[in-house]
Amino acid sequence: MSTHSVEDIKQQSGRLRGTLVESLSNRITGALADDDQTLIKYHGSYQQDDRDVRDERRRQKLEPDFSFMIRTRTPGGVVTPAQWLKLDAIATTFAERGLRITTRQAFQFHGVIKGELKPTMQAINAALIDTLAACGDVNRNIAVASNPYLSQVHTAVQAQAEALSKHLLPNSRAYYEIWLDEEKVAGSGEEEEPIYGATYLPRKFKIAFAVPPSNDVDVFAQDLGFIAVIGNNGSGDDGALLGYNVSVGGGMGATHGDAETYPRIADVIGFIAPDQVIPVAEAVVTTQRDWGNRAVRKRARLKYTIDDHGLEAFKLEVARRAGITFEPAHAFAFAHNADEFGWHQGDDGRWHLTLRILSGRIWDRASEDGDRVRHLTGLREIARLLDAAGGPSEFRLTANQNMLIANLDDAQRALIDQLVGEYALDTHREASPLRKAALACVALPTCGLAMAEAERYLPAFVDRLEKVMAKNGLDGNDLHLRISGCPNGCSRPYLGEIALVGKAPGRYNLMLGADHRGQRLNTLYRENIDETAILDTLDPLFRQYAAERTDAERFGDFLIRSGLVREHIAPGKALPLELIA
Ligand code: SRM
Ligand code: SF4
Repeated sequence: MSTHSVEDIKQQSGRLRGTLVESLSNRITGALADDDQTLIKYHGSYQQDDRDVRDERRRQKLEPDFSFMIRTRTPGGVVTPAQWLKLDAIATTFAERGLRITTRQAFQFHGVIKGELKPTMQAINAALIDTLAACGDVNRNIAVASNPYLSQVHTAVQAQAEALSKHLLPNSRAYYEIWLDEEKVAGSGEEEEPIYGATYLPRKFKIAFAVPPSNDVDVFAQDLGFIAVIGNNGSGDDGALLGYNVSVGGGMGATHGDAETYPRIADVIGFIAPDQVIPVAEAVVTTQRDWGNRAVRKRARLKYTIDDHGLEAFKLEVARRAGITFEPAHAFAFAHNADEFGWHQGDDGRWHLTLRILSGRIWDRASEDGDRVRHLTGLREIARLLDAAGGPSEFRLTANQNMLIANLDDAQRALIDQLVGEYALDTHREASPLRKAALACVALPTCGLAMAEAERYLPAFVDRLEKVMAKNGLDGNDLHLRISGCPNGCSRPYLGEIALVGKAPGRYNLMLGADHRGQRLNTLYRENIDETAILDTLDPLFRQYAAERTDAERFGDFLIRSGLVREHIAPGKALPLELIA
């Protein structure tokens, strides 16, 4: 553990270089020097250790089983078939447990050992993908609605997200020097960082672009959100991107038992034109850079800056820095924050197939019933086919850890269907709505902050929850479940109609009452309970829901309307009603 504060480490790092080169060449340990463990995050990697063997290795007086997680910067999660093939090869050569789709449309590789970090980074870059700023106190991977319908809007919004992602990259050449052997030049270590300054941001920063009616990116969980406004007034601008409603101050992370920290729903502060995205984003980022709390790290996210300084003052400062005036926000309506599986045809006639990927983990492995799951191989075959065909086909990750095979013509659709069937990639066909929408963060064994299982626990918990639902006549009901191994909220659990937030091994806080559109936070209902208690708590609530719900009323909405769960208002308050059309 470093004895230096994160602010000091950043300040003294020579623009994110630290002693990473020396740390990487030290063969005595599988770990990096303490401060370098902080700095490598800005390069898109985390030092981790296998927590399944941590105690045993301690008993044997061995150092922890260190390895690294690497995360890509893939705005909107879009990659070509050729890139997919390269990422697959990297996962197979250097990583354990395949390719992992994250809740921000990035790929993660787990289990890369220190000696193979540099070749892995080089291989990722050879695929024309980088990992720069995928972690750390900077702007992270930008999430974009995966949108299988409005193809032209998707293209426009995706292009804006990519340009913004580039604009907000750190200026330091450290990444290129350390991983790609770029020559050092005069001024290395002192590069100007016009957006970030020498200490970068007080904390991580997250942006998403949403395209209603889908809120698949959970825009209100983001520091900064752009909600596309599409012309539909019959005046000739139908289908065109008119601009964006801007939202600020969303966030999920909290600490158990610490009321100073909390999840927060973002506020909508006004409407801007498409060409104002970059100036507004830069103004939000630099205001957070200058106003954010650098003394108390757990209060450093933008959501606290806004609550401490006041929304109006923050909005005025952003408008001043961006040189714009916010127009009143346009009405918008989100229908859901989950993915819609199967084939969809875009407005340009091309086809998109949304596949469910359980907790985003794509790998070949033995299944519990002894069969072999061959999803990595199946997607490799699909990528080969599409790569050989050329054309605009692409893979698109979703912020719900699923994926699209996108931009296909009629003939390709038939071929893909065949391969999807052959490799049993169509798990969405059989899965219940509950299972299809369920999210779980990585948690054990790699996440150093996990207090309980999440990804590995999800399938078994869903099996049992389905039984309780069936007992109450609710089988087939669409219900959003999210599990996180700790209160940091990487699966955005506070937006789940039902959420389990890890407290200790096998024990969770049960949160209830969010909506299914990502617009209302849930509330703590029972603290620190085990699976039996969770199911016993839900059973009578399901019974009452089945008996008393109004037509099509969702579980979360029912719990709030019936008063069974108290609505979570402050500090993560509900959206102003007039904005919900
Ligand atoms: Fe996260 C930290 C995994 C999305 C809030 N998150 C971590 C770390 C790096 C643990 C650590 O710091 O040592 C986890 C690595 C686990 C592993 O072994 O891979 C981790 N977070 C993930 C991913 C992979 C979860 C997943 O199952 O997909 C997601 C990667 C996203 C990406 O591609 O960039 C991921 N994390 C999120 C989200 C959801 C989102 O961004 O939409 C959140 C909540 C939104 C937010 O930021 O408020 C989230 N992660 C956190 C936090 C709490 C931040 C806070 O404000 O308190 C931490 C801990 C921290 O930063 O100190 C954290
Ligand atoms: Fe790890 Fe907690 Fe994030 Fe899960 S929510 S990945 S346990 S930090």
